[in-house]
Amino acid sequence: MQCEALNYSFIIRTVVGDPDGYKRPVITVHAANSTIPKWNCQRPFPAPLIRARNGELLQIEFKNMLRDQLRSIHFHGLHMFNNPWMDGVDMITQCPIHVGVTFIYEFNLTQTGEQDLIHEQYSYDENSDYPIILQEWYHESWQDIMTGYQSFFNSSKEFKPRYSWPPTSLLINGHGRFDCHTTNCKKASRSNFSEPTKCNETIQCIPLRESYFGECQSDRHDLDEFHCHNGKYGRLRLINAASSSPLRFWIDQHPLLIVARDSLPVKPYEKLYIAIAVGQCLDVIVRCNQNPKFKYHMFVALPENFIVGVNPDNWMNTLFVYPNSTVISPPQLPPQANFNDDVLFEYKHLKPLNAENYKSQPAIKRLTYKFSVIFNTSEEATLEEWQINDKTLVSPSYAALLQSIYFDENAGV
Ligand SMILES: [Cu+2]
Repeated sequence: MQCEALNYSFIIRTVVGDPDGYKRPVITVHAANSTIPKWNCQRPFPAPLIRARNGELLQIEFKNMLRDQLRSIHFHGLHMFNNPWMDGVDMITQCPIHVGVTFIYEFNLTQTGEQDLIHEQYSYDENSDYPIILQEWYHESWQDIMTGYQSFFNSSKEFKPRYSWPPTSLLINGHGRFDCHTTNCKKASRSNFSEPTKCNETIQCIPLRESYFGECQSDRHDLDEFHCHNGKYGRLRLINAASSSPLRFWIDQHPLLIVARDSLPVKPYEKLYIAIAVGQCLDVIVRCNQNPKFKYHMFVALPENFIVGVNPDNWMNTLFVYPNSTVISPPQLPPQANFNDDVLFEYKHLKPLNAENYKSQPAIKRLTYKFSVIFNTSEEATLEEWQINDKTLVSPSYAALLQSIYFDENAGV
């Protein structure tokens, strides 16, 4: 039995960051002590990596140093078996962490991506084992996006609430490239190689004023390089951290062998490019057997025709490199995207490696809830309404929902 806990201590705060070259406030999580590297101002996120083994007890402390926001931390993808209080969804499983307050999450790790079998078979290089976080990025604040989503139709003249919210740019591990010219309509142009997704989008031209925090700089960050050794394998743990869109990912001339989905091993399945659903995590093995003199493009892109809105920055790239590669290989395009094939492929084709290990436990008590989302178009209403058993869900005001139900069976109904 594991007795000693693995401790991490973090601070949540707002700083000025420029993930895509445009300066704006960003929320960062950084180490509160010096045992792990402190926050890197060049890359305020992703947050520091937490490393733990299956079964280990984790104590992760968060101090909320935001001035005006209450927060909680949700460990997405980790199932809090027998420990729902630690799921970190505010007003559902806990009260949010107040400004200046520290909260400790304590749980045993019950899922990991470690797969001895896969490791033995492909023996990927430890130095080519990368978590890669893909996400959309916005220049609007979360408050603005939520107002755009939740406001009433015609709350101002011809206003329509909207979902999905079109992103401003895409980020790979916290870095992207925003075309700063688009803050000025007259200069708007695309200079890089264009249309890798063959999308015929109109160039975005929103005459925004310059950022309040300083000048915009499209090439603020060099392209990241992910290393792979000739003849070996690399492992990429791809995470779609976007809020509203599946994302496509591919590496030129390097097929992707999917070996795990949300940290559970699956029967290996190869694809030239993959679409990852929101919140999903796919582990892929890449064989590094192409001409090692080249650096290859690694792409993330929005699926075609899915995000509505004018958006030139619907892709981002970095480089997949060999030890002595010097020349950047010309980018190649993956086959034409098919939305249904892309987004549904994981359900159709990814099967658990050891299905018998994942049989669900018999239910102690089975409850049936009808969950529905109503889409409105009327002038009086907001866009969406969420209902449980035909009733609009309203969180109890005096405690988190889980707590209310646990201590008072009549609450939250
Ligand atoms: Cu989650």
